[in-house]
Amino acid sequence: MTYEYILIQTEQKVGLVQFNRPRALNALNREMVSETVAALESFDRDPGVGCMVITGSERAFAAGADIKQMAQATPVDMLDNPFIDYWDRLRRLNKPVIAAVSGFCLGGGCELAMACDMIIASESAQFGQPEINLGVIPGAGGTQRLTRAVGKALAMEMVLNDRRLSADEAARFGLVNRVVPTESYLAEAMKFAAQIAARAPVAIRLAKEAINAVYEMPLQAGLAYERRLFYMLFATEDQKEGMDAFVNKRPANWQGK
Ligand code: DAK
Repeated sequence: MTYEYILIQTEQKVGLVQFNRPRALNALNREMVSETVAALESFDRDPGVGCMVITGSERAFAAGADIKQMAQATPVDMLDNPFIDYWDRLRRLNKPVIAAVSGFCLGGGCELAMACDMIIASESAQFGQPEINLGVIPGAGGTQRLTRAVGKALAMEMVLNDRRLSADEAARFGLVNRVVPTESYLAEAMKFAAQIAARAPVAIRLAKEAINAVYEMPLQAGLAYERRLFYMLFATEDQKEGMDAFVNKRPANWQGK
């Protein structure tokens, strides 16, 4: 498969998608988002991939959805816009997805990063939901995921008054996992992803599923759900292998079975 707006590669069981619209600061046009989701789905099906990374450039992860593409849209155009379906498909990926963010991470770009499972930020990353400047509000999860991540007070400021977060602030408020030097942010994210990709694949998949279920379920239902997934792992060869390896003081050899 060849792509026009993204670059892809696989390294140490990590599938990498890199946005490639640098002159438009990786503004997310429909085609780029569609290609991104198709590439991630293909990595998700590939047994040689255990974790995925999405990134942009050092200057911009993504400066939002493509304003030029939607400037003249009617409500029905927006309703028909497949943009939001892509986000739902992202949510259905089984393997973990890490956003490696540098520079501008705004609007739909911030919403995309928040739809990933983890975020590694470069020191120069800047997070924001500036849609209010365009006379609209976030439409791909910004009011919901941001509020869950940073709390109501700060989310209100960010969405109502275009308050931007520096990388350090984003780490302090729990939006990102960690901040790393700008010159090595992608290498750091790839290294982190490779560590996850080297772990027991079925357990990784169910761990991601259980944590994401927190947003969908009351506590008792979540605890019961977690327990069922936990019991299910005792049907895997990897559980026998992992525990045998521990008992016999040797490294485990995961098969994803
Ligand atoms: N869209 C299109 N082009 C963009 C863009 C964007 N979001 N952001 C930047 N560009 C383009 C600029 O137009 C410029 O192109 P040329 O004029 O050179 O052709 C080029 O990138 C460089 O940008 P600047 O010249 O502006 O660069 P600066 O360094 O001066 O400023 C900036 C960088 C990131 C501060 C600035 O470009 C900026 O404010 N950009 C817009 C940020 C923004 O408002 N983002 C939110 C977009 S709205 C949906 C759900 C959600 C959404 C859509 C649909 N559905 C449910 C269907 C999401 C909406 C959004 O994200």
